[in-house]
Amino acid sequence: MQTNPSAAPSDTILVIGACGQLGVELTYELRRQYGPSRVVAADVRPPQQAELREAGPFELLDVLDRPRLETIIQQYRPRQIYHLAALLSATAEKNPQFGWRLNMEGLLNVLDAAVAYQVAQVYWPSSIAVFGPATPRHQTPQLTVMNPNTVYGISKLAGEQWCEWYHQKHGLDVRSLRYPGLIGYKSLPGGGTTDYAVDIYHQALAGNAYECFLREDTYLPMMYMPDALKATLDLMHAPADQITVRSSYNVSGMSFSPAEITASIQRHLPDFAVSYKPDSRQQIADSWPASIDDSQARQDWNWQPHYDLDKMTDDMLAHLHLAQA
Ligand code: AKB
Repeated sequence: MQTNPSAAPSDTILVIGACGQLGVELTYELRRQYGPSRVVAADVRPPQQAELREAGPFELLDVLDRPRLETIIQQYRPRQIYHLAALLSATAEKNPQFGWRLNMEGLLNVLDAAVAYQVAQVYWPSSIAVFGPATPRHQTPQLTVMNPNTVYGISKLAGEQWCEWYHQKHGLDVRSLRYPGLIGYKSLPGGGTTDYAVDIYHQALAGNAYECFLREDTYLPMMYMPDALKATLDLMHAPADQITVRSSYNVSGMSFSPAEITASIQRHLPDFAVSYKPDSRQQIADSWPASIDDSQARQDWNWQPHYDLDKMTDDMLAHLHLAQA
């Protein structure tokens, strides 16, 4: 790899996977905080949101294309990289080879290039999918049995260990969170097991009945997008000596079942009807925690979520309703 060590990192931030569910919202938030021209959005496909491509720089990038990644890093000399591109749990089960390749090789490309080009900080998301059927299901601790049985979970667990290795061997300031299911109104998820919790709001507001692919009593950890953005940026802004976990932090927002989110929506839309037809995603959900102990994140960098289920429902429905009007 050709590097130019004399070129100091600029104040630019590179977001890889900027068109995904989290990428869209994180790019908006980073541009709001740092100024649009300083945040380079990159993705393998062009953005659907005009705002993403028009408000600031956008680059087409397949993170598996190492020379292209290096060209972009040489061009912008980013100070931070947020590497979000991945295949999620349900999609990776259908395409295991590619899921492993994208999730692993993509991460290694970014970590390696970050060391070579002296990128000051890297952010990479892990997931509750690192846990497995033998993990304690309730209030799952930071450090515990981890035996993921999905391709996605296996790749996230391996990725966590790579992050720790790059920190220890190369001093790379790489930080990570184990996200639960993320719920937001500005972008849609794709290919995850927790996606129902976004879709259900869209169907409810459209006046449709909803057929849920998980059983009504399936509890999973979830988080509203404003909390996810806050957790991510709080972690990235924390002084390095407060970061005691270099694999990935447990973070928790709320836990609920499909029956509970239905009841929360029915407070606003009493006629909303939901039926249940569990598919292969049920097995994935059954192997994941029902709730998460995030005391390490609370202790190290003062993590605290703001949204519970009803507060999130009120906000989601209000915003989606406005978007419809
Ligand atoms: C998925 O369902 O695959 C993701 C996750 C929990 O990481 N939302």
